[in-house]
Amino acid sequence: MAGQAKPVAIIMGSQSDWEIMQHTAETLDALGIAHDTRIVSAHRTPDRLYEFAKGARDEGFQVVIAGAGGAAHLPGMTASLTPLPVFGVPVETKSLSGMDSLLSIVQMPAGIPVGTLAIGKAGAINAALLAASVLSLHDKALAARLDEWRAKQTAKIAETPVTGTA
Ligand code: RP5
Repeated sequence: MAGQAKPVAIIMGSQSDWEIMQHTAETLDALGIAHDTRIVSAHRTPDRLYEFAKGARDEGFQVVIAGAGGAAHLPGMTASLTPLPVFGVPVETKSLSGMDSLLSIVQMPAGIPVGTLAIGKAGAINAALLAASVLSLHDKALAARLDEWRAKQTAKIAETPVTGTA
């Protein structure tokens, strides 16, 4: 049901993705954006994926952020089943360092887009910020919070480097 529903769905292929995807959730929290968090595997729970993606718009979600690793079909399959914007986060893998995840997510055939972020933590954080940018187009209060978030980030950057920091 649209209306008071949470605007962002964070989905991931496995519990093992949560270590990375929690950065998405934390960033959304910092911006005051309500979100739902679910494990939805394209390979192990295909029926759950179908049910979620087909119903996502009616649930009131406006953006879906999907994190997955390896043969990462979750973002693309989700995008094939919903007209909502889908942002894909390639989760780093042990065997191929996330290159497998990245290429699986980014190489979508023309017609079904997935906005693909960087591998790992940076991508997880940026997916939340990109969702915030989209939502702030129609939410002035959120736009102000996003401006503030970015201004704080800028203020934290020193003008000169310091020796001895990690
Ligand atoms: C993918 O397989 C998941 O997104 C995860 O990144 C990867 C490995 O899953 P686990 O074997 O750790 O559950 O579907």
